[in-house]
Amino acid sequence: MPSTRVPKIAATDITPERFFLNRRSFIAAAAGSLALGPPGASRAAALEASASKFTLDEALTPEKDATTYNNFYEFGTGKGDPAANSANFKPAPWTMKIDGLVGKPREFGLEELLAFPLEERIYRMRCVEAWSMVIPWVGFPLAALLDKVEPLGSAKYVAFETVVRPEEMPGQSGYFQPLEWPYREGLRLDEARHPLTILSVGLYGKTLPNQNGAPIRLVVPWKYGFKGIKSIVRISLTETPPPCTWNLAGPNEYGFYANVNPDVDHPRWSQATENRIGEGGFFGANRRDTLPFNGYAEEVASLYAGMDLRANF
Ligand SMILES: Nc1nc2c(c(=O)[nH]1)N[C@H]1C(S)=C(S)[C@@H](COP(=O)(O)O)O[C@H]1N2
Ligand SMILES: [Mo]
Repeated sequence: MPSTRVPKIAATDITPERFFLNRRSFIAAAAGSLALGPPGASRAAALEASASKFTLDEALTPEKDATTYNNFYEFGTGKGDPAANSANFKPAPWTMKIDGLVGKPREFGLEELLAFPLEERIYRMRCVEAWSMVIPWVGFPLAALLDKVEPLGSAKYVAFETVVRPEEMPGQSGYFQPLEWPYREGLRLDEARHPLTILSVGLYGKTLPNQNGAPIRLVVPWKYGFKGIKSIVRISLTETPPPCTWNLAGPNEYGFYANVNPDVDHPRWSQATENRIGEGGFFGANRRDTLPFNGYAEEVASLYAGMDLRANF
C-alpha cells in the first residue's frame, strides 16, 4: 500500500552482506555509488528512509512519468529534455553553502546531507502549467538544516540557488537561453521552517535522478512546482524578499508566493482544474479540481492569515 510503503532496497542493488552495514556505512555506500556509478538513471542508489505521517490516499504517479516528464530548463525546455540531456551531469561530489543572516555559516557535503534522518513522504505536486503528480519523496525537513546554522533574528527570508555548469547543462550553454542563471527561488522564513517543507534527496526509494534535481532539491507541496528549485548549491538567509527566477521572468504571471490557488487564474489559463499525469486525457474525464493550497490548506492556510491572496499570488 502506498500509504505505509517504506522504500525497500532493490535486490539488484545490494548484496546480502551490505544489508548488515550500519546506517552510516550504508549512507557512505549510497553516496559512493553516486560518484562511481555509470551516468544516467542507473546511477540511482537505494536510500534508507522511515515512513512518515505525511502521506496520501491517492495513487502514486508511475515512476516512469515522474522521471521522464520534467521541467528543468538547465537541460532544455522540453518535458523530455531533462531525462535525455542530463546523463553527463555530476551530482557527486557536492557541497551546499549556507550563508547570510545565520550565526554559523558553513558548507555541507553530500554525505552530511544524506545523514539527516530521512523520511519517505507522499506529496501531491502541482505545476503552474496545470498538471499534477503524486510522488514519494525521500528527504528531511528544511527546518532541521536551518537549525544547524542558527538563523539570526534579522533573517526573514530564505534564498536558494541552483548550480551553474554550462559544460554539464546544455540548456545553460545553447544559443537560446530561456532564463537567467542561476535559477533562484525564495521562501519566507516561516514557510521554509514549516514541517511540510523538505529538502529531497530521493524519490521512489532511490537517490534523485539528475532530471529530478540531483543530488538535493526543495519540495514545497502547497506551492506551484517552480518553487521546488533543483540541484541546490547555496542557501542564504536574508532580510528582504530574494529575487525568484520565474517572478523576474514574468512578474505578472508568477508571484513570489506561488501558493496553489484555483481561484486565481494565470493570465493565460485557468488554474481551477488539473491533469493528473499518468492517468491520460489532458482534457478528458481525468481532469480534476485543483484544491486551495494544493490540498494542504489545513496545515498552511494560517501562514497567510489576513493576507490578500489575489494581490499576493
Ligand atoms: N533549477 C531548476 N529548478 C526547477 C526548474 C528548473 O527549470 N530549474 N523547474 C521547476 C518546475 S516549473 C517544476 S514543475 C519542478 C518539476 O520537478 P520534477 O521534474 O521533479 O517533477 O521543478 C522546478 N525546479
Ligand atoms: Mo512547473
